[in-house]
Amino acid sequence: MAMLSFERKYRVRGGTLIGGDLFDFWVGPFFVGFFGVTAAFFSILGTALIVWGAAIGPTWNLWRISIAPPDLSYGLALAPLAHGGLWQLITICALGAFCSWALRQAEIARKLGMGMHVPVAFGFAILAYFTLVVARPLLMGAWGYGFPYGIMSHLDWVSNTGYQYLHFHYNPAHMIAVSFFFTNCLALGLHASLVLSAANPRKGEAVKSAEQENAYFRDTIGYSIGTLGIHRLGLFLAVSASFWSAVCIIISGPFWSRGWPEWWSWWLNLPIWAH
Ligand code: UQ2
Repeated sequence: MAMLSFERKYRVRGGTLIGGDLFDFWVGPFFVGFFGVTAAFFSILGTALIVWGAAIGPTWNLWRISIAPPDLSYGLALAPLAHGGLWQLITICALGAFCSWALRQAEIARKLGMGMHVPVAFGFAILAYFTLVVARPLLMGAWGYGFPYGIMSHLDWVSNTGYQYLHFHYNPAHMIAVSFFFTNCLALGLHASLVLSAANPRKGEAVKSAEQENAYFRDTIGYSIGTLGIHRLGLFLAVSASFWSAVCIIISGPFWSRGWPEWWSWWLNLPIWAH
């Protein structure tokens, strides 16, 4: 179907989750929608608050600008703007913008009669951020456990938080998350190179099809997961990486406060070693 007739058929009202026809229109190529408006609102306000935080801070060096969460002594209270209050408002704006974006994805999927895979997948990325700046600070009893919004400062936070648990790579959920990130990288490397190799045959030859793609992997490893299957696998690996990242940080502090290497003492305490 030509794009023009496709658009004439699908660029119609309906399928919105909230507000009926309000904002149910396009601006140029972009669908607006209620959540397009809220996404713009939260991202513009959040960015303005970041610039404010930079302006009252000690530097304009892009690498060094940092908006820190409140001191731990504020607990779960609201803090003065210059002492973590900006961080709290920016966090609300970020979550408002991310959730607006997910709901805008859902509205567009509904309009097109598609599944909810994109907003659900994006939801796992939101979850990973939410656990870092809301769920874990709530469980630990202070917003000060959130990470600072700055390029170098958030790296320092990751390093310091890791060393607080002696050696974060011994965190079992971190191990699982890293394994999913690496496997995701392997799967996308396999998939992208396979598709490009089929799309780029010898000079003068026709582009190759899924038959060749299947045969390539049957010849090399005796198994092909299939053209739909590789995308199911990819979504599973990507979503699992985000999920286990969220688990690995939520258990650090609220459920395990000693060094992660020590957690493995359950192994030596198994009854099979008893004597
Ligand atoms: C495949 C297939 C594709 C692919 C890829 C495979 C025709 C275009 C990459 C091969 C993938 C396999 C065998 C799974 C590997 C498993 C892990 C955990 C990385 O068969 O079908 O479609 O892109």
